[in-house]
Amino acid sequence: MARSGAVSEDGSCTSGAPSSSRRSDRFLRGLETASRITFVSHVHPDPDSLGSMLGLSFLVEYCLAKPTRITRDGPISRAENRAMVDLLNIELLPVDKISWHEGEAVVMVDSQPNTGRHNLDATCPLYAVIDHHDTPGNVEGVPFVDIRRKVGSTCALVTRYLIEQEIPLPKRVATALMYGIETEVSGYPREAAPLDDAAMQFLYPLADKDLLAQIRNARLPESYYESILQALQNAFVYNRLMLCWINEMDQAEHAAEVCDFMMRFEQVDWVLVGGVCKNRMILSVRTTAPGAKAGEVLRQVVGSMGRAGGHDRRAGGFITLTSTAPSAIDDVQAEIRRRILKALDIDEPRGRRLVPLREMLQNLQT
Ligand SMILES: [Mn+2]
Repeated sequence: MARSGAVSEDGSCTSGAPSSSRRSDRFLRGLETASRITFVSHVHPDPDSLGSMLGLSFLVEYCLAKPTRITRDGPISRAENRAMVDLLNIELLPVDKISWHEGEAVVMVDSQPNTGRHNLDATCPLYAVIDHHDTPGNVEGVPFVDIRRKVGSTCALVTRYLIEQEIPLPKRVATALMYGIETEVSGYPREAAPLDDAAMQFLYPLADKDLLAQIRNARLPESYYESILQALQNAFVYNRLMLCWINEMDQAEHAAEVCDFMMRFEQVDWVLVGGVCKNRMILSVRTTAPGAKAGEVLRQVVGSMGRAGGHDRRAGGFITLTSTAPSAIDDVQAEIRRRILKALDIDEPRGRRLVPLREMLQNLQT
């Protein structure tokens, strides 16, 4: 199997194999001698990760008749993602409980090694990395690499493999892939490529539309509304940027959910949400600004305080808190504020509250 080559102009990585060979052929060929294939993804796997793992595991089982395992790194808490796992019966093994045996192969999807987005054993037998993130990882020595940064979803890459192999797709797999792509490309501005649209067109007739609707409209826990309320109470506008603070979150994924909600505010084109979850401040960024690089901005803001990564429009990360005392959290918030105002060149150190304090108090009914 050829070693991975350089990232090409269209953002894809090409390996040294002959160009007549399709990616899916090369991917499968390298797994022919594997005893078992395990799929891994990033922490708190999202629908794109879950759909990609399910799609590839079906590909491998169908074409090579090998046993496969699908894993999860950390809990899945977002209501829609939990509904996806439950309704599609996706069996997930906690990645920290897994041990590797002789001859096994690991396939990483929707993320790259050494980006700090994993709790994966560094000695695992990594065979392949299939991803679309901007966040650069270290793929040196990985036999099969398919990274296409212009594509909106990893599920679209996986769907392409399945189309190439002309495999009859079960409804469950098609539904998972469809939902994975949908969640990645439904924001505005869209982060999608023709490959995403072609994959959706292929999957739509095969997917279970009722199940998709049920997943999309998953019921939400009380903690979701508590996080929204806290964010509204602690939302500050600095020119075209809004910062929202959540003092305590039950679930790390509430930061992203709140960020999606706040980003619709017509007066801003950048939103950063920081929410404390256990000993971490979870960060989420969204932007609609033309030419913006959310992933790079958040990496710059977080610096050595934590880890971050993402795409042009959306990014996520965390800072490990040395103390969760209110004064320590204030300090971290102040540092984030200083850094993002600088990164976005906003000369307005004093923000205004989205909802004035007086109004908040007046509206409280006892
Ligand atoms: Mn993705």
